[in-house]
Amino acid sequence: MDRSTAAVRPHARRACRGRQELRERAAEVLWANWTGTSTVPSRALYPHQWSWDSAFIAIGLRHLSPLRAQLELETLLAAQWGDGRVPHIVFNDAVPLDAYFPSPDFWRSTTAGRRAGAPGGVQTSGIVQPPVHALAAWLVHRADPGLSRARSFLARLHPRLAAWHRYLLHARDAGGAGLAAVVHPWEQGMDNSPCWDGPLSRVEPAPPGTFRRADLDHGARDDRPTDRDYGRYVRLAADYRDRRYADGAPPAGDGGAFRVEDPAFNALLIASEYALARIEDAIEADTESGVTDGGAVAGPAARRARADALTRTLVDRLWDPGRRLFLCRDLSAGRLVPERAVTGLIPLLLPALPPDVAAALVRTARGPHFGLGGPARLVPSYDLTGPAFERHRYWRGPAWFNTNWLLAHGLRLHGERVRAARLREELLDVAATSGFAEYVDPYTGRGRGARGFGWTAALTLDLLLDGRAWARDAAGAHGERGGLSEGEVWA
Ligand code: 9WN
Repeated sequence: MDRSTAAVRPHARRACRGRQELRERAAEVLWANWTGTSTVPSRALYPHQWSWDSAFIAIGLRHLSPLRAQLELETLLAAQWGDGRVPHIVFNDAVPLDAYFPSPDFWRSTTAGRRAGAPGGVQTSGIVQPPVHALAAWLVHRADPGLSRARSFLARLHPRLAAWHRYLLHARDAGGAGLAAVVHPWEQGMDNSPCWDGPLSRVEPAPPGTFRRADLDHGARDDRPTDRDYGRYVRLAADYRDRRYADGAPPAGDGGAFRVEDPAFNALLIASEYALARIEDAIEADTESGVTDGGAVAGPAARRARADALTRTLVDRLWDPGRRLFLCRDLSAGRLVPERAVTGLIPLLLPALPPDVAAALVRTARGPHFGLGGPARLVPSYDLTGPAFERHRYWRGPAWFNTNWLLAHGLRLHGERVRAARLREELLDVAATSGFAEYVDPYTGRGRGARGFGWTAALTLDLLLDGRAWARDAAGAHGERGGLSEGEVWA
């Protein structure tokens, strides 16, 4: 439990009585976590800016302050490296070094990252997180297009977002098929998912005495990754740093052993490609001239075609028709990882998914492994029946708000609007009773980890305040059964 956060903001732990109170409490969390230029996921456990957290947070913040939501993304993207990568942490130099591990002196971005173009004026990590940013930028723009235009928000962000996607689709195409690979479990964001157990088993852990875990000052040991896993995270990150964050052919030995094509990471990249195409449409409409991304993609139509093609590649490379789920591909071992985890459901977000694949995914979500609409209140991070399932240990079972928010949108896209609306109701109820917990027991919805957690509060606000869209669904305004278009889902 995040004891210090609870002590500072007792309101975050009280159950909310109505939707109005829920909205006020969620806003209080976001204001309390705001630093002046960005938002921390949690004051105690995660006191810096995290990449995919900021994207989700901006999506909620846009309902409170479109300006702050723009700043959130601008701050993150100002720390982008010259090679296009967006670092997974942007450090706040006012926070003591020992407040979070690995701290800036571990990553050494300004020296070890110099060759890859790390910025000089800010300290960052050297790995990445899922690319939710173009999607967030589009939604933030939509919240106040006038302000966005007046500040040239999209035009300023576009080159950075395009370079980010280029980095992932080229420098990170370790498998050579067109998908992006992650080189560390923290990059995919679901740190200790059982999907990583196989790939990580080849990595020799850094000895326990060589680092000090700061997370255990705030989190319950049984809820957090094990020391052995932590040792492996440290080893992989240190080896990458010692290679000066160079991508490309992996070296012999442990350091290059972890290279995985992940379904959620790539689905979010594809969803962000569609959002980037919308951003390009909007810039073209404003400037009455064409937009390119510096040579690789010639405008929004080509970008959409590439997103459709990437969806086909995702199905070819990662779809398992037997399990009716997308799986991770362990590139070093040359095979799919036979674990069922929520990452495999996230491609439901994709508009060009073949209808039979989308229907099979919905069946899997509703079945015994994920329990949607059945025994689970929220979709768990890992197979309820799986051998590695632990209902309280981080990404090995607990349910998370961001993944459930993504699934709710995927359900809407593929015509499952009633199920999506029910999932939304559960999310709001669980957010209210858990004090905006970082993650929850998937069966009971009881909160675990930090309270007053940034993306939980932000996505709660989004579900509450994006009310018109859900109300249209409830009224059947889109026809009895049909799915929504990508543009309607992200309106
Ligand atoms: C490592 C900040 C981040 C999230 C991740 C979550 C956790 C960090 C950690 O916290 O990871 O990046 O120290 O455990 O797994 O998804 O972005 O909230």
